[in-house]
Amino acid sequence: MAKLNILHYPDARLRTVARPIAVVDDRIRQLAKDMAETMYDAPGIGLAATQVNVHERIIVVDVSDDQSDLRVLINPSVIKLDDHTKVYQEGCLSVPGVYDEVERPDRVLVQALNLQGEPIQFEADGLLSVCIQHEIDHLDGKVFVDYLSRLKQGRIQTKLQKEARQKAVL
Ligand code: QAP
Ligand code: CO
Repeated sequence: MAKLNILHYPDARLRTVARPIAVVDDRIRQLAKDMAETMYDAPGIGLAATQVNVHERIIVVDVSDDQSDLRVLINPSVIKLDDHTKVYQEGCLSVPGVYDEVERPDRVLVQALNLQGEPIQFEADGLLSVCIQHEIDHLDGKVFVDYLSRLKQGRIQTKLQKEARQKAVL
């Protein structure tokens, strides 16, 4: 078991587009374990491999209150099921202390591979849907801050760069 180091916005490595996983083997299963441990330790409800500087298409998500609903999704994708959208207050382990509203499709069909390398699909809405879409964005090099105004993006960059500097002198 290993806790992984999380990259913080505006780190350029968060812009890397992750490559698909060709074979789901023990290396991927160990990565999933370490990502879940890192997410639970934070604590958070979702983490993409991009955030721990591994540029392969795998995410972990658990939106339950009691860490009872871990989902590991490999090569995940979503298809929106209707035009209904929802606005959620999003946060991100790579953007600590920042929360803001993002609008996304509500009901989506999620397709992925599981830890056995088998195709799975399920419908998601509400927080689960938002969280999966947010994590897939990371695999494409996108951060939720990208949906906010340029003014807000600048303020967030300044705040996090200042915090990083403070940490460096401690
Ligand atoms: C993505 O984010 C998400 O700022 C997962 O100081 C979040 O787990 C999708 C966290 C909300 C939809 C809605 C954030 C922890 C955790 C922080 C997270 C922080 C500590 C964020
Ligand atoms: Co995030």
